[in-house]
Formats: sequence, C-alpha cells, structure tokens
Amino acid sequence: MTEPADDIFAQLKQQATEQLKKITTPEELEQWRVNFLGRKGQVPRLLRTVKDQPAEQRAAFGQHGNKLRQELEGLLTAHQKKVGTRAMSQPQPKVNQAGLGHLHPLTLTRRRLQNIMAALGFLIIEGPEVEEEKYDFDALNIPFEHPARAETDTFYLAPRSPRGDGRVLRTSTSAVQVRAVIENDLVPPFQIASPGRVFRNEKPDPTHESTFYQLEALMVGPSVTVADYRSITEALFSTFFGKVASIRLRPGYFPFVEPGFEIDMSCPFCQSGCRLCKQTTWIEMGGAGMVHPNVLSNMNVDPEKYQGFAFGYGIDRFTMLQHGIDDIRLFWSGDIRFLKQFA
Ligand code: FA5
Repeated sequence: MTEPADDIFAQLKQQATEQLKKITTPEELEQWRVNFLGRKGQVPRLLRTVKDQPAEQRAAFGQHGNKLRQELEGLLTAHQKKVGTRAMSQPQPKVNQAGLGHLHPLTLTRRRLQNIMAALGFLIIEGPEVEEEKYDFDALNIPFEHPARAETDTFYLAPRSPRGDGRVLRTSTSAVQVRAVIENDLVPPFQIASPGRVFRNEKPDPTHESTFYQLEALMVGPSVTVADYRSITEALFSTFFGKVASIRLRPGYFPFVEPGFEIDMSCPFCQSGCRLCKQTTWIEMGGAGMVHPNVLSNMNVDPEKYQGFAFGYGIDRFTMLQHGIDDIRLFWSGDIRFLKQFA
C-alpha cells in the first residue's frame, strides 16, 4: 500500500466524519449516505478502482476500502439513532399505518458473515448473478458433459448452446472467485470472500430452495494449508454463533478442489444431541478443499508455486440455525408474520 492510497482513504474518512458532525436531520443524513456509501457514492467508486492499482497493492487497497466502508456504516447507524431515519420523519398515514420496514433475516446474516470475513482479512468481492458458462463451469474444472451443466439442473438464459459459451444464472459463488482473480489480475498471496445469491433448478423442500445464498472464500499463497482453512472456518463459525466451534472434515468430491471435504460443525446449541443437529452433535455446513491445480492455472496462478483453499457455505443455513427455522421456504414466502420477528 503506497502513501498516496493511504492518504485518499484517510482524507475521505476525515471529509465524511466532518460532514456527519454537522448533520441534524434525517434528510441530510440520507444525502450523506448516498454521497459516501450509495452505489455511486465515493467509497464504492474508490473501491472499484482496485483493478487500476499495482497488482501487489490490490489486496491491501481493497482491505482498507472495506474497512472504511464498515466504519462509515457504523457511524451512519449511530447517527441514525440521534437524528432518526427519513422514514421516521415522514408524516404517518392515519389509517392502515404501514409501519417501518426492516432488513430481511438473510440480509442481516449476509452482512454479519461479510463483516466477520473482512475482519479476518478477506477482501469482499461481488460478481454478477447472470454468469458466463466459462466462469460458472469451465474455469472450475467442470466439463461440458458434467450433469450439473444439464438444463435440468441449471437455469440457462437461452437454450443451452452446443459450444458451451452461453449464460446461466450462477449455480454457486465459486464463479465469482475465478472471475475476480482473472479480471483484477490478482497475484498471490490474496484472500477474497464473496457472499451472493445463487440459483439451481431444484424442487423446493424444507432444506432446499431454487434460489438461495452462499458465502464463498478463497485464500491462495505460497504455503496455505488445510490448517489455515481450519482456523479461518473455526473463527468464522465461533464468531457467528458466539460459541467456540470446532469442525470435522469428511472426504467430499467437488471438481474444483483436490482433496475436497464436506464440513461439519460441532453443534453450538447442545452437548449431547438436539433437534438442530438431529441428535448427532454435528451439523453439516458446506463444502471445501484445496484448490485444484487446473483451477489455479485457469486463474493464471502458477500451481507449482502457489496453493490455496476454498470453501462454500449456505447463508440460509446459518440463518436457519441461528433462529431455529425449520423450513427454508419461509424466507421467500413474503409472510409478514414470519418476517416481523426479525425487525
Ligand atoms: C457447492 O456449492 C460448492 N461450490 C462449495 C465449495 C466451494 C466446495 C469451494 C469446495 C470448495 P454444495 O452444492 O454442497 O457445494 O453447496 C454448499 C452449501 O450451499 C450446502 O452445504 C448448503 O448449505 C447450501 N445449498 C446447496 N444447495 C442448496 C439449496 N438448493 N438450497 C439451499 N441451500 C443450498
């Protein structure tokens, strides 16, 4: 990280905090939010220049940017308590009072997980929900004839192209990693995480949806090992559930990792078996593994010099466990009685 980039973040922070001090109304506060944190605001704009930074400084640049964003979000929440939000200051209708809106439980979980990953030093990256087949499959070592690529499993935007160069609704957040590394010319060591919505042509049941959320992470360097994977995951689970968690690795197959694991977490809710762990004291959390050399090569990373781990966990699963929700379909039900419990 060079001095000038450091300076830009420090200046922006100073400018934001000074302006915030003068704000006394919800309208001014909303303007401040749009100016600094909105989609076209100064902080997201600065973060988007990560790809223009020298390769070896990109990770640090992103981390500084994410930290600033979190700090400003914290200041915003604190200031909202002082001056209120715009919705509060609107005249309230006399009949059929609509009441204040609030964030969806999945959004709350995604934000918490994202903040934990950022605190663990991961750069948070987002990618498009409509993805090219080459990122969703080929770059991940999933060949054209693999069953996951069938139209019965994956949503294609147009009938499946015989050349395998179509577009799909992304089937996992793994696609974001490959895209991010290639497009930003990231060079190891780097550690990135991407929470996001994914889609699979599945019939919904209490634990499966056709639209759900995943948290993906990728850490690559000259000597990243399974021990690093373990400690990061245990830190993530322990922080999220507020109770020290250990994990158990079982062999698992995913084309993009070798070896691959299925991950179980020690049940944070009991000692000897409960409803949430189905009396086993272990809870299945997702997949992980050491990144396959072909995938490293596809990201322009030399597999002879570098290695890394990747994991993908279901965000819906975290939320369901945290609140004891036993049917994933409630998240999309639009049932206000369910949603109100998370206000
Ligand atoms: C994957 O999606 C792999 N990409 C994970 C991975 C990443 C492995 C990196 C290795 C390295 P899987 O299909 O098992 O794996 O999904 C991971 C998690 O997403 C599951 O454990 C579950 O929590 C969640 N998930 C998967 N399918 C659904 C579904 N239909 N509805 C809700 N959650 C789901």
